[in-house]
Amino acid sequence: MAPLITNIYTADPSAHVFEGKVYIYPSHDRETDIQFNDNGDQYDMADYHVFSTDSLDPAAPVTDHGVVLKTEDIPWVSKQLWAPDAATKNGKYYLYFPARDKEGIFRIGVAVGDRPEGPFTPDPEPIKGSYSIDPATFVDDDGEAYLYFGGLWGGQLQCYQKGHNVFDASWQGPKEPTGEGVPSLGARVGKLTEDMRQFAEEVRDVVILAPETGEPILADDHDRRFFEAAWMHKYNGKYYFSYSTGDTHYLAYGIGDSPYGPFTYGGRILEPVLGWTTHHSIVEFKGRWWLFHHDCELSKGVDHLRSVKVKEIFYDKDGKIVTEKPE
Ligand code: FUB
Repeated sequence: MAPLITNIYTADPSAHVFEGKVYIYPSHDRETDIQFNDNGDQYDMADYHVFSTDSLDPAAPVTDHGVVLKTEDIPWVSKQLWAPDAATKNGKYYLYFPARDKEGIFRIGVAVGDRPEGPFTPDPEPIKGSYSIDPATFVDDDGEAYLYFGGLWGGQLQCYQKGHNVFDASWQGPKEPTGEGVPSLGARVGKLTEDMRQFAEEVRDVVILAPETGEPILADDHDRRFFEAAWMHKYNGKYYFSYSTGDTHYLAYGIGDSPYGPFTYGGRILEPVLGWTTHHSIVEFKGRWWLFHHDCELSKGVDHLRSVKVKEIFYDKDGKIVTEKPE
């Protein structure tokens, strides 16, 4: 399958339908001399582009709206503009992005614009109480908005085991909890304020339950535990929380009855692709469901030079996500 975007390297696609078009908010990968390591230092991105298209037909053109936000514009950021997301509410558009602050700690910022394609003006400080990476927004049918976030290893989620506001530097690097019976660390979720720029409440842990026990997935269950790249979508009144399993390279999901979870593990959406990371979004467009993701085929396997792709997904009669159209 050919990449959707080929003029620059792009990754971590967050797709939304705004004003009848598909808008894609990806990371903008770039060449770097930084050596690959398990902390992700080689993902040294410095700006964001926004893309849009009227059609997901493979031949349809995709418009690059150019740079909409860059490191130099954001007073609190030192480096690494990682996976972003966007939302709209009350006629404004919000771009959420993770980056390292001047102390090297990942925080999540928000930038506001009047149009889905930007430009976006960043708030001068990160969102209070935000940490780690990979923000994903979800605006529910009742208008309430939620921000999911978190990522292990280089994403620093494991540094917050003593509390949401306590950064334990001794856990920095490619580390995570392990041991018999130890539960996995969850992504985090918090409701956003009406103006979409702060948390309206203390953030909570997202729990994924193993269907066979009804208990939280364990930390050593690397095929199913949350690693990074949270996404939320709703289908037939159920909440689908999807994510990357990191070092086992799957996209997986769980289903729940509330945007807070818990979510019962439901299976995989994508098997490993070329490249270490896997990251995605799921969106409905013109009555069909689409999985946006990335791989490294265009760069012939360079982990930090990724390209966005899209494929159709389906649901079976029980609401499970399937990659082939059911008979
Ligand atoms: O693009 C940098 C990081 O790689 C993202 O934040 C992760 O989800 C992974 O895709």
